[in-house]
Amino acid sequence: MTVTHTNFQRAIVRPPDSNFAAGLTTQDLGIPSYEKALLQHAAYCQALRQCGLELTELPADPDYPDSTFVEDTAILTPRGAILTRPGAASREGEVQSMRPVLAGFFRDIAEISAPGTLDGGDICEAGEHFFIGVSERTNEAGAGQLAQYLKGLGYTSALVDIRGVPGILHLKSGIASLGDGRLALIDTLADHPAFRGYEVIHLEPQENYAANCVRVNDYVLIAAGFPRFQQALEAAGYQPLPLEMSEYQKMDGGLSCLSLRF
Ligand code: CIR
Repeated sequence: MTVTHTNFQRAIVRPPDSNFAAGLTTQDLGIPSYEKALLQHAAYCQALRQCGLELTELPADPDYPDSTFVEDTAILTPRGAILTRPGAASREGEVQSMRPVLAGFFRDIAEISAPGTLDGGDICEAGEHFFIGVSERTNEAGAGQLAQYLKGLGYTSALVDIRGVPGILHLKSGIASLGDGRLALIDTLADHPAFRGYEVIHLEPQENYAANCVRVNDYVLIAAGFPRFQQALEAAGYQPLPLEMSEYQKMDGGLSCLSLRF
């Protein structure tokens, strides 16, 4: 089976804990409200159900304030799963509790090992091809290990070095694969050779945060409040599902980070 963005059946999610505001951030958007974050998370889960997904809802984990960003802990494909080795020291331990959860769904689970580091937010799957971001979190060793692993599964990949790209933490802060050979892309990534040959929906610079959208089956989850991008998606024939993300944006998080979809 190929990954087409239209045959997802499940997602793993974890709500934020009350210490959510103690997580890492480079933003200067204020302290997130835990109560609001919980409400936004509940709406996010409801949207995934609307897309037809069955959810595995993990308990909040007080030991890891960033653990609601489950996407960073694993790369899931129809042919296999690989646990990451998150690049931020405070997040390394998040992977351990994900291992038994994935074991319920995947037979063979590989893992990124030292000195490699890799965050799931740097990995963008586009059908049979994967873009692997090299960032402050994902180093070349980690990217190389993933590329080898994917090759063994029959996928291709390309590295995209985002270390010089301002304003994005992860590759997927600036790109999303919409399926059908189409990408949503911020302008600062648009000229990268890895994206040649794709049809691109461009983000207006003031709407760059919305690039982190998620195609799930018949819908595209998008952050609410970015009308130009929403219109562009509608014009291209997609059904956007806008979701309030303000509290996660304060912590450098986007829509894709809040779930592992497979
Ligand atoms: C972090 O800095 O690790 C979290 N506060 C945000 C992680 C966002 N994850 C993602 O984009 N995949």
